[in-house]
Amino acid sequence: MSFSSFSQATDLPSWSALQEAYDTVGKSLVVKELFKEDPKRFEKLSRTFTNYDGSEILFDFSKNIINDDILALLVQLAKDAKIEDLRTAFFAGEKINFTEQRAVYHMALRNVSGKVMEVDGKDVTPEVHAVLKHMKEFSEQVRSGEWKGYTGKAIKSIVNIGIGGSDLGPVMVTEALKAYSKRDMDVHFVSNIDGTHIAEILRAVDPETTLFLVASKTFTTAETCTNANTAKAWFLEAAKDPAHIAKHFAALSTNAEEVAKFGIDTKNMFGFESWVGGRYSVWSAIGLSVVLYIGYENFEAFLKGAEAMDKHFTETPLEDNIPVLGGLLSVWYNNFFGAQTHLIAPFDQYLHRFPAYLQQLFMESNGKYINRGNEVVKYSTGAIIFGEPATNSQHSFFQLIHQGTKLIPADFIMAAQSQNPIEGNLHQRMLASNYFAQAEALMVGKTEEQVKAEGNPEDLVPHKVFQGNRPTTSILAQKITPAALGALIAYYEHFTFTEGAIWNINSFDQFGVELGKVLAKSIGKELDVADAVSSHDGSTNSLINQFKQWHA
Ligand code: G6Q
Repeated sequence: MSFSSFSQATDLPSWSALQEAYDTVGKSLVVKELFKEDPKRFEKLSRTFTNYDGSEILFDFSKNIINDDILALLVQLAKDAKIEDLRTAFFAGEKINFTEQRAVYHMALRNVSGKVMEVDGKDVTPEVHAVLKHMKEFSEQVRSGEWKGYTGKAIKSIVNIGIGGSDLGPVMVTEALKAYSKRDMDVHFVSNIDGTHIAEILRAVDPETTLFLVASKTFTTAETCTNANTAKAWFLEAAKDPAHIAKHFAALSTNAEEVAKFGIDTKNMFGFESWVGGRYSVWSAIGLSVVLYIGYENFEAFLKGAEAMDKHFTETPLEDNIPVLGGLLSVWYNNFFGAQTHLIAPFDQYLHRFPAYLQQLFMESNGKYINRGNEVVKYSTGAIIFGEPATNSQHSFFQLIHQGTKLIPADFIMAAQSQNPIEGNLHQRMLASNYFAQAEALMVGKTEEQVKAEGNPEDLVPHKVFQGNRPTTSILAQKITPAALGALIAYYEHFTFTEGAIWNINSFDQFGVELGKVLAKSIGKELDVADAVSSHDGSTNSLINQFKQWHA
C-alpha cells in the first residue's frame, strides 16, 4: 500500500488554483507593501510554539511572499493531498515507508509520557523505555567515574564511530548543547573512511580513558566497520588482552549478531528497531554519545521538546500548524517560484552543524523523482539545502542572497538568551542586530532613489541597488535549551513530512544512499590487486589505473 490517494500533485484542484494565484498575484506581491497595507500582517502570519516546559519559540512567516488568499490555498493544498490521513497513518505506526515495508516511528522514541504506540499490534513503548533506562544507568556510571577502564581510570573521552544518520545527529546535538556538557569529558566523532579522520582523533585520546561507541544500525557499513576495527587494533596495542574490550567498546545497533562477531559484549549493546530510519536515529540508542556528554536529564528534556512538537503537529489545525506552514511555504517557492535551494542560517555558533544535519534530513527524505504511485513526478521536489552560521556567512555568500539572480528562501534561527552572556551580553545584542537587519534588508532592499540620495556616482547606482522582496522565516527561541533543540529538530522533520506528502513521494527510503554502499565495494576489490582494470568506461578505467600507479 502506498498511502496515496492521488497521483501527481499538479492534478490536485488547489494546485491549479495556486498556479493561477501565482500568475495573477503571487509573483508580483511586494512584501514590504503588504506590511503597509495590513498592520496585522505579523499577527496573522506568525505562530508561537509553547514547549512542555512553558518556554516558547516564535516562528515569523510574515516576511514570506504570500497573502491571506495564498495561505488559504496552500492550506487547501495540504487538505487535498490528504496530509491528515497520512499523518494519522504515520503516528499509528503503519508502514508508510512502503518501499521498504517499514513503519516510520521515531516519534515512539520520544514518547516520554508513555502513550501506547504500536507497530504490528505490539506496543513498542516498554522496549523503548527499557533502552532509555539502560542508557541512563550506563551514562551515570561512566559520568560518575564508577565505570573504570582497564587500568582502573575513569573515562575521559568518548569516541563515536558512525556515519550518515549514525553520526550527523550526535555531532550536531553535542555541539548544539555543549553548554550543558560535563566539561571534564570530551567527545569525538569519526565518520570518514579517510584514515586521517580516525588517525587524528586517536592522536588526541588515551586508550586507558577512552570509550568507543560503534554506532551503526546495520553494523555492516563499510566505513564504520573499518574505522571500528582500526580503533580496536589501536586499543589492543595498548591493552593487549581482548577481555578489556568490554570496558572500552559499546555498540549502538539493531544487529546483535554482527555486534557479537565484532567482539563487543552484547551487554554493552544498546538496541533499536528497524522502524527507526538513520536520519531520525538521534532519538534512539544512537544518541548515547549525547547522553554521556550532557547527562540523561538533559537528554530527556531534548526528547520531551520533540514530543511537544509532535503533539503540536498532530493536534493543531493545519492553518496554525507550524511545521505544516513551513512545509507549505517551501512547496510554494519550489514549485511556483521555481526556487531550487533553501538557506538555513543559524545565528548561533553552537548550531554550526545544524545546516549539515538538515541537509541529510531534507535531501535524503525528499530527493526523489518517483511518486507513491510509482510514476515519475511532473514537478520539482526536494530543495537543495545549504547553510552556515551567521554572522560569518554574511561576510561571504550572503552577497548572492541579496543581489544574485536566484530566489533563495531562508530560515534565520536565533535565541534571545545566550549561553555565554559575556561582556554584559554585548555579543548577543550585536548578533541579534545582524539577525534582524539581514531579514529586514532582504525584504525591503534599497531603491535607486535611496542609493542616489546617498550621493553615489551615477554609474555606481545600479550596483548598489537591492531589489529586496527576498523571503525569510525568522525563528526566535528564548534559549537553545535541550527542550528547544528537540522541538526545532522535530519542526524540521514534520516540515519535510509535509513537503513529501504534497509531492506524493516516499520521504522515508534512501536507495540513492544505499547505491554508494554497493558501488564502492566492487571497485574496492579491483584496487586490492595490482593489475590494470579495463571493465569500466574509458574515464573510470584511466582514473583507476592512474591511481594504482601513484598509490603504489
Ligand atoms: C540514513 C541513511 C544513512 C545511514 C548510514 C549509516 O537515513 O540511511 O545515512 O544512517 O549509511 O548506516 P548504519 O547506521 O547502518 O551504519
